[in-house]
Amino acid sequence: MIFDEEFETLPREALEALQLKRLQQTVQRVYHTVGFYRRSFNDADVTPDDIRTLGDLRRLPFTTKQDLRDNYPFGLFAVPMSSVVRLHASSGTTGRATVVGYTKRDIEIWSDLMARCFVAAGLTKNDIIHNAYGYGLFTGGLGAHYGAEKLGASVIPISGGNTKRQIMILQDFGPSAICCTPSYALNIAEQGQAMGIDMRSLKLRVGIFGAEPWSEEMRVQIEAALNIQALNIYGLSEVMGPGVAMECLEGREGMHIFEDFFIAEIIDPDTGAPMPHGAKGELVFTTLSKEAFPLIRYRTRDITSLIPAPCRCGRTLIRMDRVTGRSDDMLIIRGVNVFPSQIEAVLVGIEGLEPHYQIIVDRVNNLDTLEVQVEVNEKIFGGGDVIRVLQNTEKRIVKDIKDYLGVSAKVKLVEPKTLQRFEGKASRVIDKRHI
Ligand code: DLL
Repeated sequence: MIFDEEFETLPREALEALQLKRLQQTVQRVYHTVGFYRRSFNDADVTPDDIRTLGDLRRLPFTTKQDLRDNYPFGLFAVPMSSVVRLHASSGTTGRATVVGYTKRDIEIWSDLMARCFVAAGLTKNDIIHNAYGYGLFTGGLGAHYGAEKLGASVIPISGGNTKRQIMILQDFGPSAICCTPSYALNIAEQGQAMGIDMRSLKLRVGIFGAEPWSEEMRVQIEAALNIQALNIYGLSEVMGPGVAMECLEGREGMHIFEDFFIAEIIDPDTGAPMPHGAKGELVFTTLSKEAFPLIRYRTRDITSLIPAPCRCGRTLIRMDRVTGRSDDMLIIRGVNVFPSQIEAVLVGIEGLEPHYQIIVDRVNNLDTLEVQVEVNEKIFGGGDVIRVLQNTEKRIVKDIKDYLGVSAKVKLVEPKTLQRFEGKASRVIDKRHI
């Protein structure tokens, strides 16, 4: 089934003509409304009129997460705030979050694209969708919610967490679809089994899983544990949120990118040079319709490849393979994006600590765990009640990491000069997860 039959099956030539028209409009608009783009185009000696073919896109400079941070919070918005109806942001305030805005029309299109995703998963207005993506600044919850409503399905806005209640609702309301991170799906399945519930005999038929990397092995595990079909959905807040690309039930091999709204490129992460279809590199997106927060050649840092081969579902849209890694140090912990530099920023604000720390990420019972080990300094032992001071310091770090980054961490204070020292680039993260 296809939600937007005409646009999801356009012949390549017609699709490219549409992309070019929309690209030219976008480039004109950002040049005339966003100071950052005007300056960066000028620096690269390119004007909007130079974009005559899709190939000319390569003349435009990249936009990076740093550019977004430098223009925090609203510097890259292309419309006045009075036209912005929604704001989302990724990760906490320390280290500057990425803030994105949407006009009414942006929300309409996002909802349409999410509806496309649900239909690609075989859903109709007769389905009940259990939406366990987090509601809030994170785009997952509301993005999927609006798409489900657009389709006319019944949406359960359960959001994340409170797993026992999730399981009760899965049993009582009998949803046919579930949306959450793949690791949370496994966690729900496991907790349900532990409660003595036959998680394979729920009414669930399909799961729409994303927001973090996962593997074919995890797909097999989830499908077996919940007796469903597990599909991959991709997106990022900067470009829109969930629904930039979605796997179809018929193909299940790569996610169709909604190319009538986004142009995807793969580049060499080191040189920025374009790479051919099939080659693994960094995914770059240019938005074609967004009003409030258009993006030109945004470097996602996600490593994947493009699959141009036709798909048996009939969509002509190119597919992207699973994301296998990142070209930066961003961690995704229980669906929350965390940069080591954000943890460092929390630590330097707290007295009694040395700037030596180690971050250990693991997955226990399908839940990501984050441990931060940090050295205390000698001075901390000089005062009166050392144990109390240590306990308070530990509590403060846990609280600040939770408050600023939105993730729970276990904190371990260690003696001065006990953590590993580095001679070259420090590698502060030990990621033990086998995904
Ligand atoms: O994670 C949007 C989303 C919500 C996608 C719900 C899918 C489902 P951010 O918080 O901005 O947005 O994080 C975006 O998450 O650059 C990838 O590194 C990673 N990511 C998202 N989907 C997938 C996926 C949402 N299917 C970042 N596979 C992206 C692997 C994914 N990684």
